[in-house]
Amino acid sequence: MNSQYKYAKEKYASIGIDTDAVIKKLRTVPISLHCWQGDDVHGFVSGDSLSGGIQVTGNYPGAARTPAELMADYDFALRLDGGAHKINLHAIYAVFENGEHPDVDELLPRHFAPWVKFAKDRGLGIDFNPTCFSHPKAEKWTLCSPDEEIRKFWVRHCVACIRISEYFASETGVPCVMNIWIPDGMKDVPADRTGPRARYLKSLDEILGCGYDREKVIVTVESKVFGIGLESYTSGSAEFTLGYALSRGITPLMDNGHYHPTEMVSDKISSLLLYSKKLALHVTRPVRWDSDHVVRFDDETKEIAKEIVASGRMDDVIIALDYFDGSINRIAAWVLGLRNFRKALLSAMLTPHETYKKLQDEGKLTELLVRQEELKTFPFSAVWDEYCEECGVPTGTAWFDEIEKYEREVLLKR
Ligand code: RNT
Ligand code: ZN
Repeated sequence: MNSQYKYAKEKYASIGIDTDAVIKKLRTVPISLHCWQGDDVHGFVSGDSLSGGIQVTGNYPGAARTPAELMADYDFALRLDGGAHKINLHAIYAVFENGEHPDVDELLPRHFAPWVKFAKDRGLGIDFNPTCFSHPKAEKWTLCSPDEEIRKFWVRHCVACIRISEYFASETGVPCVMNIWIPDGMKDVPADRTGPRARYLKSLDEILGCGYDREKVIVTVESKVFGIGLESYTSGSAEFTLGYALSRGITPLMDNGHYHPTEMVSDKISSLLLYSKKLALHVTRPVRWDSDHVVRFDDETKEIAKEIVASGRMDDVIIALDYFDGSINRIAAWVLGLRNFRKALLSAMLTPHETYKKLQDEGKLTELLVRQEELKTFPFSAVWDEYCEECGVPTGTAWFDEIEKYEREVLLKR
């Protein structure tokens, strides 16, 4: 136990918080780490460049080029945050062997066998995503396509992904969260807003209708307000997605980069949890737009974590990270986001929510503000350091020293 922790423990105890219990719980909260930060959303299945209205900028050296490199880097990142994790894969991270090269509507569980080994060796669950972009058949529409052949192609792709998700769950013993996000939309004002949405709904019904084990696969749908080149309309808007998820008993996914700049996901969590058994999040950082910057320990990140914890429904909220920055060391980008969201959760768990709720209900709003402001200078870092020590991961910026060494010895040689 570090000496400062003793003081911190007493300080938090004075407001009714048991820091030992918090640390214990924090270690069990799974954060799903997205594999695509490691290679700028390239994947291994084709030479197609990134499409779908999303963009990675920067050409910092050392991006992973092969499954082996990505796995090594991923492993490195995962080891620098002590808590529970899952890995999060996209369909384009299939690993083909013996010269085979199926199209994405023919992907099979065995194409992900190396990932299953990776996950099982580390006791991790796996989350999954169909990749409805970066493909010649995704140049216009995917699940919303008016071209029946194209639409069916993407339905087959998503069904193939459900089978792969079932395989992940069976192999790891951990349910697989399979998230559907499509970039379908319009650059300019649509003549027909309904048609694409009706086709999206039909496609989703066909996908879910494939018959799958809902205990093993948790299907989520992610909404989005716009994309690059898709500024005027997206089929999978917030209303479409929420309506679909709630009416079909699947899980809505909110990515905090996918709303108008002044709309806050932190304010949406409490509403959705009243209607949905589960809620999934992509935690990211939008700078002016859906720019997918590395998650910082900033106000909105803290507020999102606060809402998760204060809801008392932490186990119903599925937490994944989703950003991609190619302008800085990619492993550091992973670790920063992971540790920052973990810190945000810690900060939320070190808050006396019940006391605050009572003050709000009693109308003691001056006292609430005073207490909230005082809490900001509590010895948070001592509890964070204790968490790191108990997990056996570096405190402070010592984790970055390890990454710099890895950069010199491995990344710069690529
Ligand atoms: C895109 C969505 C989506 C992707 C990943 C790669 O705007 O956020 O979740 O980032 O599937
Ligand atoms: Zn996302």
